[in-house]
Parts: sequence; C-alpha cells; structure tokens
Amino acid sequence: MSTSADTTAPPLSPLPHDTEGLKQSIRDAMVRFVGKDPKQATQRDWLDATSFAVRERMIERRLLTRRQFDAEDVKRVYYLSMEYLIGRMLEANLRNTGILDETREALAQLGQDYDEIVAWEDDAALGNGGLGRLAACILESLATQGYPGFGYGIRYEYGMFRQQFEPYRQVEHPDNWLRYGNPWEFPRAERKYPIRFYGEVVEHHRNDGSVHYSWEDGEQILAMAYDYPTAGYGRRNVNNLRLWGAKATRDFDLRYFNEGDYIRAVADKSQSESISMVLYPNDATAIGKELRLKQEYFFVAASLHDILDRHTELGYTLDDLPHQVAIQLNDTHPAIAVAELMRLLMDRHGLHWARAWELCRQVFAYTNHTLMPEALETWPVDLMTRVLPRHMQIIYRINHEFLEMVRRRFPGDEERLKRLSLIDEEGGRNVRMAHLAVVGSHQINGVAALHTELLKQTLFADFYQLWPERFVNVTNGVTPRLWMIQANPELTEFLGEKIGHDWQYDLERLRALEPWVADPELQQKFQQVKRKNKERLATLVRERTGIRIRTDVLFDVQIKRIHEYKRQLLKLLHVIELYNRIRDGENVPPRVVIFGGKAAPGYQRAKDIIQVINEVADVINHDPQVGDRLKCVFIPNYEVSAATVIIPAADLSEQISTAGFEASGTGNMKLALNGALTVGTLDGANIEIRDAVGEDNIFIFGMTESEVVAHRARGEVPEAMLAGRPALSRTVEMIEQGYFTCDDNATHAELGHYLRHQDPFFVLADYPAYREACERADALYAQPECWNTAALTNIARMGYFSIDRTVRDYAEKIWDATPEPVAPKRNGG
Ligand code: GL7
Repeated sequence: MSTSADTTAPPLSPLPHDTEGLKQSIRDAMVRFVGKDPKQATQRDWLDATSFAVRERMIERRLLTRRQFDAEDVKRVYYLSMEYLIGRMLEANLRNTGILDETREALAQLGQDYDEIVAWEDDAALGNGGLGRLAACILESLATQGYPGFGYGIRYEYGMFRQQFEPYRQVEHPDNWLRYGNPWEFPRAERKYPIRFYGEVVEHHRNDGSVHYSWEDGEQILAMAYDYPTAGYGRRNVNNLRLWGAKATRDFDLRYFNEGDYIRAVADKSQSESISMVLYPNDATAIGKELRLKQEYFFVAASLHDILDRHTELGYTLDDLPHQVAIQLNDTHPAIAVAELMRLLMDRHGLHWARAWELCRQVFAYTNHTLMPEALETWPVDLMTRVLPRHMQIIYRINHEFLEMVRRRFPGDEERLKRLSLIDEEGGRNVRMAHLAVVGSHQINGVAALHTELLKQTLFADFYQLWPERFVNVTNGVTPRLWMIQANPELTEFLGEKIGHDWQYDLERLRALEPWVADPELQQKFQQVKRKNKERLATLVRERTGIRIRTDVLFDVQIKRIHEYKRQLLKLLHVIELYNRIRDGENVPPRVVIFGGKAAPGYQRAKDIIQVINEVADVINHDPQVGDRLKCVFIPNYEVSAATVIIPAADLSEQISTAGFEASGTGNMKLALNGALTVGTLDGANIEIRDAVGEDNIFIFGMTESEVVAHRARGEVPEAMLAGRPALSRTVEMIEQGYFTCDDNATHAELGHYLRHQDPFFVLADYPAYREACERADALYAQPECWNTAALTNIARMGYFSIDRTVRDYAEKIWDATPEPVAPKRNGG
C-alpha cells in the first residue's frame, strides 16, 4: 500500500516537551480534567494532573504510529496474555516519552516533589509473577524497537491481592486499583463485542448437501475495550495494550427488568459483569473453575473478533491472514483461541475446515512457561460442552483429524494415541489445553535453553517426534529501561560516565565495561552506588516493617512467589544455622537476609512457610546476642514497585530452585544486571547466566536436573540426609520442636515433619552444597576487590538477557515481523 502525504500530518498541533510547556499542561489538566483549583490540590490530584499531561503527549504519538502502520502494509503481532504485571505507569511513561527531567522540574516549579507524587500511584498488578511481568516487558520492548505489536488482556477490577502479615501469617486484602479511576486508560464505548456462553449448536443442512453450524441462545455479555498506550523508549512509536472489561447487554436489561424484579435484575447484571472482576491469584497451578474458563474465552473471543475486524477494515482478505497477523499465545490460558478462530473462519466466514485449519496453524504460536503437571490446564469435557458447546465440537474434530494422522504414521500404537490425544480419558474426560495449543501452532517455544530441551524430552516428547521443526527456544529477558534506568538511576549514571548510553538500546554494549572491572576508582564508585541503594532499601524496610538494618553488610535477597520448588525453606535453614553459630560464639560474617513474595491464598504449605520465616525472623531480630550481625526481613506485599527498590540494593541473588522446575526465572536476570552475584542451581536461565558471566562469577551448587531425577528414583528417605550432619539436624529439630513460636507449635511441627519425611523438592539433600556455596560467597565478599570485580563482570556480561534480544528472537524465529520505526516529524514533538 502507498503512503499518502496525509499520514505525516499531525492529528493535533504538537504539544511542547519542554519544562515550561509541561508546567502549563499540568496546571491546565488540574483545572480541566481533575477539576481542582491548584491551590487546593492534594498530591493525588497532582499525580492525576501530571498523568493527564503525559498521556496527551502519548496519544498524539499513538495516532501517528497507527497512521503509519495502517499506511505501510505492516505485519501485526498480537500478544494474548491473561496477565500483565505492569506496575506504576507514570514514571515509565515519562521516561519512555523522554520528558522525565522536564516534568520533574515542572513539578518543582509548581511547588511539588516529584518523588512524593509518583509514590501515590497504585501498581497495575494484573499478574501473578514472572509470566505476567514478562508480558509487560515484551510490550515495552515491542514499542521500543518499533515493532507493530499489540497486547490483549483483561481489565481486572481487582488485581493481585495486597499481602499483610497479621502478625506472621499472610492475610490477603483486595487490590481495588481502579478505585479512583485511571488516567491512563481510554475507554472505547464503541468497541464492544457480544460474547456468548452456554446455549446450543444448531445444524443447518444446505441444498448442496453441506452442513453448516451456528451457536445460538445461551447468555451474552459484552466485552468493552479499554486502551492503554505503550510508549517506546527513545522512539516515537506508541503501541497499544487493549484490555477487555465485561458489561451486561441491553438484552439482559429487558429480559429481567420487565419481569418487575428490579433488585434481582440489578444483581444479575452485576453478576454477569463479574467475569473481569478479579485476577486469579494462582502462580503455577491450574484452578479448573468455570469462571476462569469464562474469563479465558471472554478475552480470547473479544480479541480475535477485534483482530479480524481490523484485518478486514484494512482491506485484507482472509487469505492474507498469515502475512499480516501473528498471534502469540502466552501459555495455555488463551489456547481456546485455536477453536475460536476455527469457529469464526467456518461459521462466520464460511471457510472449509481444511482451509481454516491451515490459516489457524500459520497464525498461532504458543509459549510454554512451565513443566509442572499441576499448572497444565485441563477442562472437564462436561464443563466445556456446557459453557462452549461449539468449541467442544471443534476440538473433537481437531482431535479426530490429528489422531488419524498419528495413526497413519504409527499404525497400531494405541498408547501413543492416548498420550497425544487432546482428550485425557483417565480420571474423567478432560481437554488438554496444552495439546490444543501445540497442534494449533506453527511454533512452540520454551523460555530458557534447559526448559526447551526438557519440553522436547518430556512433556511434549511425542509431539517433538512428530514435528521437531516446530520446537524452538526463546530465552526470556528483562527490560533495561525499568530494571536499570528507572530502578537504578545511580548505576545508570555511573555507566553513562564510563561507557556512554548506547547500552540502553543495545544491552550487549555493557561489555565495554569489562576492561575496567578491576579498576579501583571505578570499584569505589560502584560501591558508593550500592551503598546508596542499600540506604534506599533500608528506608523501605523501616517504613514497612519497623526493622532497622545496617547498610555496610552483605544483602542476601530472595524475592519471588512462595513455592515449595523455589525452596525458600533452603534459605531459612541457612538462616537458622547462622543464628545458631552466632549464639555458639562463632564469628560469622554479618548479613541481612531479605525475603519477599506472595503465596497463593489456597496454598497452605506456602502460607506456612511464610509464617515460619516471619516467626524465625522475629526471634533473630530481637535477640540481643545476635544484635546486628544477622537480620532477617520479610518485606510485605512484594510487587513491581518494591522490586525496583530491592533489586539495586542486593549483593547476593538467591536462585535456588530444585533443578528442572524453574522454567527460566527473570528475577535472576534483573538482580545480576544490577550487580548482584547469583547463588543458584543449574536450573532455568541460571545455566545461561553462568555461561555468560563465567563460573568464577557465580556460585553454582546442588544437584543437576538429571541428578534430581536419579535421586528421586533412588527413593531415599529425606531423614537419611541428617545422619552425620549435626548442625542441620539441630536446625530441623528446632523447627519441629517449636523453638521459634510462642503459640503455634502445630505448624512448626508439621513443617519439620514435612522436611524430615517428605521433602519433595530435596531441600535436605541439597543443603550441604548450598551452605558451602553461601560460604564461598561470604569468603569472596570479605575481599571487596574480588567481589566488586565479579559484580561488575556480571553487569558487563548480562547483555544477552535484554528483552530486546528476546523480542528479536520471537520476531525472527516465530513471527516473521520487522520493526517499523515511526519517523520523527519535521516540527518536533
Ligand atoms: C513462569 C515460570 O515459572 C518462570 O520460571 C518463568 O520465568 C516465567 C516467564 O517465562 O513463567 N511460568 C509460570 O507459570 N509462571 C511463571 O512465572 C507463573
């Protein structure tokens, strides 16, 4: 298509990006949008007014980006994800739009403190953990690199719960993040799609003998679009994240209100809008609830409808789909998209099965994020038949055709058919969503090298045998814009002085730091930066917990969801052993141990682990014999905004999962990028981090993935590990006997029993190696020159773990998409 002259003309007269212009916009927004006299405005009002001033500038670029994409025949990438863990938006948008310093100054001139104002913003916590944060990083990178890439998800009214300790146990509080409205979203009342549930499939026989199906009756609700512009860093590109909110239809109104039961009608209406009400707070476990299936279908159906509408509005035909559209399924959560696109192509657009299937397969690709069986979604056939009857039919047909093909290739291999089937016939009949995603995709990727290998060898071994060419690895990455430039401004400045700023766009350029890693002057500066960051964290710790920590000692950090396989218990055993050694009069090196992370509300073991860590911490922190040689802090409500304070202050990064269980990890990357040394197992991306930073600059310990498998096969009792290990035995006994609790012996006894007799993730088996790795870390920390050299080497060699590399890998290996940078306008803006 040709570029018409009109596309370069700005839709608005460009807004100024200087301090004076911003000051004017903020003051105007205070009156016009917030509706307040600046003299009476609160800090929250200033937050809103500032946000409005920024969004005006973003939306201008959004419209230009869109015009250019529409005119230039670009291939669009759509990222379908149930989760986006975005965090606060104001600072990110200011930074990426390039007006952060000017806005800070503008606020100062208006008598406002920028840092205090931004702290009023609630995190957009529309995700659980790594998977959701990865989605947010990918969107930021798509915009930064100029790819036409768009996110689709759900506008949950309640995001990830807020965690409090009362006083030791986790208590969940609702996260009503939209309570005061949200200046970043553009509600699109005209972009509404009806979404059907339940009802029945009607068969229509045509004169030519063909059969056509329609899905009728049941219940309909509307999906309404809310747009969040997503700005690229150092570019004019602004992409879009479209989140769907549920609204009752008018139909609904008539049906009930006319019956005269007004109160019930209103209640039912809000019931139907509950689909987008709340994020399920489960990390790596499937829930199997009807509402969750409805959430998944709701956002998938709305997104596909929207994608096809845009495609046809732009004048393309369905045959053009593979050239113009790539859809990435972020885990199995949106896998129903495979059946939905088939339905749309056949029932709505009249395509034949074979053609529709060909198109589907060319459009979809699927990212797997976990091997853990409990996280693999399956839906009871009965439930699927009731909620999505037409999709169940389509899934049966996909399965039939697929198994016929398998039969031809492997005649008589009934076991293989059972393993590959989209329907699991054991223990009730269930639809395996991962299988649907695999057969419906042209590419399937894991998120780290080991993870992808394990996918091929275990979970998807039979599929790999059928289609080896479909399996690719795309190792995760993190955005340096949030996790370095924003989180660690001092280190950013330090790097700028030494090696310039190119690394902000091309993280591999951090290598330029390598010749200086042993330079004493540089090391001294690095240490000053760390110390400042530790002080910032110490303030946060004091504010949130009342605990005072010193900043001249090793900060040992484990921040992630609480899960048995992530082994917070391994760290806890080490903490208790250190405590004992201090009380025994040993001179152990001082440290501050910091935990952060939430447990799924229904995950009792994880909640017990939190409680026990808190109780142990309380004893240690109040023991005069310990003083400030050891402090243990569990920071409540770990979230993106807290992570930006914790990560830059860390010295040691705990990445100690049982090998074979952590698909990738991304916290490991953020911490190493900020100059923390990793103590970790050979799991997930830790392996690639070791390869990048070098064995001398990381503390690797413990069983490898294959050793874990062999160890499990031997079936040893965990207790056997305690023989000949008096210090470890004493630690386990102290937990068992309730040494650290005043009123809950049962929980401690149970946790001790669990370690001694169950220990499914081999905490005890890996403990000796872990303790030894921690001692190696202590020894290195005692030699600041060596430690700083290793830390700076980590920074210099983390370039590979940029999300920009990840996104380019997706673009090249999977999407066949190219960047389309938006050209600067002649008159600025
Ligand atoms: C996860 C993995 O557990 C984690 O290792 C990975 O880094 C992340 C992003 O790929 O995806 N898989 C998963 O189900 N959750 C994750 O965080 C919740």
